[in-house]
Amino acid sequence: MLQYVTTNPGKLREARSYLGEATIDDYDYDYPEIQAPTLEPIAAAGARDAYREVGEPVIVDDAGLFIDAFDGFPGPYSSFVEHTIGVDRVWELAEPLADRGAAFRCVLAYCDGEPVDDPADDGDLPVRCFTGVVDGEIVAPRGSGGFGYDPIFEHDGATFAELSSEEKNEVSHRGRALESFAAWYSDR
Ligand code: ITT
Ligand code: NA
Repeated sequence: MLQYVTTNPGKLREARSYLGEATIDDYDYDYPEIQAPTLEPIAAAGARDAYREVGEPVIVDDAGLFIDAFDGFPGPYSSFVEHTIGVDRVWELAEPLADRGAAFRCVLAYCDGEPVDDPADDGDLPVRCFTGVVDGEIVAPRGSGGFGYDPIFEHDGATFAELSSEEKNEVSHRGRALESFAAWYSDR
């Protein structure tokens, strides 16, 4: 069974809803996060660390909210910002902006310890990354579903907090990353 390594129950709920209960297990481990301006190296380093900890195939899910007018901030710092100033104050910072465009990004990093045939391989544990992106707008908080920044992220007229997990997965960054992971995983 695949171990979905996260401390975030919202991520796990969406992954289970997409991949099915039988595909993934919950592995609650807070892998150390490196700092980087993009999500891919953070997820990849996390997947290597998680694989060393778990010893079974793992998926690590690194995600963030990238606000256009803030040059992508909070981006890789989304967790820190949520736990310091909080989602309502991110809305207050965005409210005066003329352009409130933003994107959610999600990178799923998979590691099973198997070597891959890659001449550029540096000898470290190989990791495969699957990315999903969705565009939207920062709005005043609405809705009580989802988690994290969902109440202030609107896409196609609804905030992600107004959608069920299934509805969110159909359009979300995580749903798209899960889709490309599932396609690769099923015919690998
Ligand atoms: P991990 O244990 O998986 O690392 P985490 O919550 O710390 O859990 P991240 O490091 O990826 O996750 O931080 C991402 C931040 O963005 C965090 O504040 C989440 O609440 C938020 N976030 C991630 N995906 C989201 C989504 O689909 N909708 C709303 N907020 C999201
Ligand atoms: Na984290």
